[in-house]
Parts: sequence; C-alpha cells; structure tokens
Amino acid sequence: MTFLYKADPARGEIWARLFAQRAPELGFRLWPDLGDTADIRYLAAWQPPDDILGTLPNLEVIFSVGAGVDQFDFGGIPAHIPVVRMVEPGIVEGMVEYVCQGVLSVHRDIFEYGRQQQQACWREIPVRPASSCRVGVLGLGMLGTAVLERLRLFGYACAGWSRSARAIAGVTCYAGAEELDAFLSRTDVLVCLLPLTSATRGLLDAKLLGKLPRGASLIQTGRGAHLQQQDLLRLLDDEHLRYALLDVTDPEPLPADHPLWAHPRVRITPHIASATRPETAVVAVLDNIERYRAGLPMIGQVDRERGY
Ligand code: NDP
Ligand code: OXD
Repeated sequence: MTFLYKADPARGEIWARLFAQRAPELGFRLWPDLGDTADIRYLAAWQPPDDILGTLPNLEVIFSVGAGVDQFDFGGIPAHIPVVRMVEPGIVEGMVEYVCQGVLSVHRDIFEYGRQQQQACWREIPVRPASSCRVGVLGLGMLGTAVLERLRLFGYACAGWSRSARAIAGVTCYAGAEELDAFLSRTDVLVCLLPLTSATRGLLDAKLLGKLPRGASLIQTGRGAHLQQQDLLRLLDDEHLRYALLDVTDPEPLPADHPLWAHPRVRITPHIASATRPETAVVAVLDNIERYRAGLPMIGQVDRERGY
C-alpha cells in the first residue's frame, strides 16, 4: 500500500517525513517519482494527473490538499473513487486569523489610516463599538463557522448564510435564496467563504453586492470566480462599497494593468488567507485512511452532485 503526494514539492518533503514517523508501514512517494504504480492506493493532490486510472491503475481514494475542490475535473475522476477535501485544524486557524484581521481593519479604520498616511495626514476617526459593526459570512461550513465563532468574541453582530439551515450560538443564521436579501441588508462587512460551484460562480455581482447597505465592505476569501470584478469596481467608484480585501482573484494573479491593483480602496493578497498545515493535515489524512479501511465514512468526503 503506497501513498502518492502530488502538490508543492517543498511541502511534500514535510509530508514524507511525517508519514515516515506516523505510518512507516505505508509507502510514500513524491510525484513525479512514481515507482511501481500498481502499489499506489491513495493520492493527495491539488490537481490529480490526467488519465487517472491509466496513470494509477489501483487508486482507491483521492485527497485534496486544499479545502476547496473546484480545481478538480470531476468528469475525469472515475465514479468509484471517493474524493475527500481537507478538513484539518491548521487550515481553519489560518482562515480565522486572516478574516479577523480583515474585519478588524475595516472596523478600526486601518484601511482609512493607510490612505491618510499616504497624505501625511494625522486625523483621528472616532472609534465605533464592535457591536455596531454587522459582519455577515457567506458559507457556514468548516471555515465560515470557525470565523464567526471567533468574531463573536470581539462583540461583532454576527450573521451567516448557507444553503441548508444551520444553528450557531450567538450568530443569526439565514439559509437559501429566500433569506439572502434579509442577510445582505443587515451586513456591513461581507465575508465570502463559499465553495465555488455552478450555483455560486459569479454570485458576488452588482445585484447581490448592491443589496448591502451603502458603505459596506467586502472580504473575499472564497474563490476568484465568485466575484464579478467589474461590478465590484463600479460599486466602489459609486461609493456604494467602501473597501474590498481580496485574497482570491480570477485569474491569479491579475494582469499587471488590472484596475483592481491600483484601486485606492482595494487590498489584494496572493491567495494566502490560509493553507493546509502539513503537521495537522497528515494526521487528518491518516485518520481518514484508517476510517476508509474500517469501512467508515471519511471526514470531508465530497458530494459530487453538490460540488463541495
Ligand atoms: P464547507 O464545504 O465546509 O462549507 C461550505 C459552506 O458553503 C456550507 O455552509 C454550505 O452550505 C455553503 N454553500 C455551498 N453552496 C451554497 C449555495 N449555493 N448557497 C448557499 N450556501 C452554500 O467549506 P469550507 O468552509 O471548508 O471552505 C469554503 C471555501 O473556502 C472553500 O471551498 C474554498 O473555496 C475557500 N478557501 C479559501 C482559502 C484561501 O486561502 N483563500 C483556503 C481554504 C478554503 P450547507 O451548510 O448548507 O452545506
Ligand atoms: C484551499 C485553498 O482551498 O488553499 O485550501 O484555497
């Protein structure tokens, strides 16, 4: 039984070391060093190889090294091979930190002070209590829930929106298309933590963002293709939206002359909001392999119909 890792090679070296410590009985190979492909039963990848069964004839499970799986071409993955996304505490912690700094930067006017600094301007802005800042998170899964649970501790007025109804202590939960407008109309800082699916592609358009109160801000940590970039630019220029913090764009990176780069009220980070942490990810993957071998459901198994 062998495990194949096909993603960033430097991280792969860390996975190799951790596998040797924690599961020495399991062979470990780093792409493209395949050895005897007949041995390979498990694959961890950001993107699987083309012609999966031609390359890995005995493959049984594919693990995504990321929480999102929109980069997978499910049409090319045989139906009998389960795909499991990354559910591990390291990726959650990173996202909690990133979104909290984004919300705090909007609420405590760090964006605005950055603009003032450009003009050597020393001007105080009155501090508003956190309770007056209404944060709304699109997506109440592993990441959205953890982010809201932490934001709530600062005293923000927290809400979230998901496909099916959810309940999170201290968070007003909305669900489905019929409750989206009510969620948007009470949201001053909108955080996107949705998966990219056929239902969510392009969702962040002028129609949706226009339903936020005037002066609202966007923190986009989902996927670049959720956002209609031209609509965002128009809403920023009309001053309907105040700030946008974009960790993901479409494409990545944006072309050098794209107007979002230079926009004074946009900040862009290079898809670093969070990443799988090898130390905790390896524990989660090995646990799932044990579950699979015992005939138990794996944690994070993707529902191909839903696309996440
Ligand atoms: P989960 O699968 O745990 O949660 C997804 C949430 O989105 C669920 O609450 C789900 O609803 C909701 N949702 C899905 N489709 C819809 C829809 N059509 N309408 C309303 N709600 C919907 O995902 P994670 O929290 O683990 O990750 C979310 C995304 O974050 C990833 O897919 C990835 O795109 C992004 N990400 C970005 C990173 C970065 O560094 N920028 C790092 C990691 C992830 P329901 O609860 O009803 O199923
Ligand atoms: C992920 C990501 O999906 O890093 O894990 O974007």
